[in-house]
Amino acid sequence: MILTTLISRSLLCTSLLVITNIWSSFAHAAEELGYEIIAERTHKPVLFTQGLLVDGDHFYETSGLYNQSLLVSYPIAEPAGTWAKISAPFTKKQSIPNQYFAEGLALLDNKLYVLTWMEKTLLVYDKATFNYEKSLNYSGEGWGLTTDGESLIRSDGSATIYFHQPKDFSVIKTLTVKDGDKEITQLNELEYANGVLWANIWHDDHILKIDPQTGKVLAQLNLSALKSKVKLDNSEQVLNGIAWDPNHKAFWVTGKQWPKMFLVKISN
Ligand SMILES: [Ca+2]
Repeated sequence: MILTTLISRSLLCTSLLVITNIWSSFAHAAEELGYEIIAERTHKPVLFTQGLLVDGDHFYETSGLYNQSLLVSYPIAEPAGTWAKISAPFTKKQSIPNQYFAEGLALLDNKLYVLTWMEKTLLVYDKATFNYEKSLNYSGEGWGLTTDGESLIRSDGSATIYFHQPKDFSVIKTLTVKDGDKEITQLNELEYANGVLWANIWHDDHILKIDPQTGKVLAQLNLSALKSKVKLDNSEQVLNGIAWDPNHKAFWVTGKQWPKMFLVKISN
């Protein structure tokens, strides 16, 4: 009886410890932002979303995985009818060579810059034609990419953000992202909008609002409610993809192989 109680208590304590550790790894101290979903649309589930951005009336997106990575564009306005939405072709599509796992995507001066995960290679394409132009090399991993209009800004899965020269992709400076005293790792897709850096966290439902001068986490957006609006089949279908839509003054967000995209307006 006593032994059973001791074992039960031990199991309970272990369980509570595990729960506490899981909670502390996902809980962030920064203020939580309110938001409203003002629109939604389909997203092709074939897309293992890595980078997402809006330019004019189109989305530009990179899709990852070896032997199937893609760079695509498609209209923000969907064709009418459910069948047409799902089967509608991309406006432009470029297959990324099989040896590369495509990651983040940025658009600067009519060039599309595509990061690769472990291949230390930045691929550069012409925006108008999607023709391959050149490759640039870098050290470390490639996860997310965006631009402030001058630098290309990269994440690598750590808490470090790298600012690169577009012409040769050399590193200009780095930042460490911290929420209070805690470094936030697993930073993934990025979006620079209105002087602020926004970041997905891999396998986490929060998007962080980051000061691009200091790396300080200014606030967070908890999008866990979006998962109930999409049918997901596996644990790698995580929230990823942030694109500022200047016409709606809101962010399009989606996830890897998600069937939908959501236009999220931040309300405070
Ligand atoms: Ca983005």
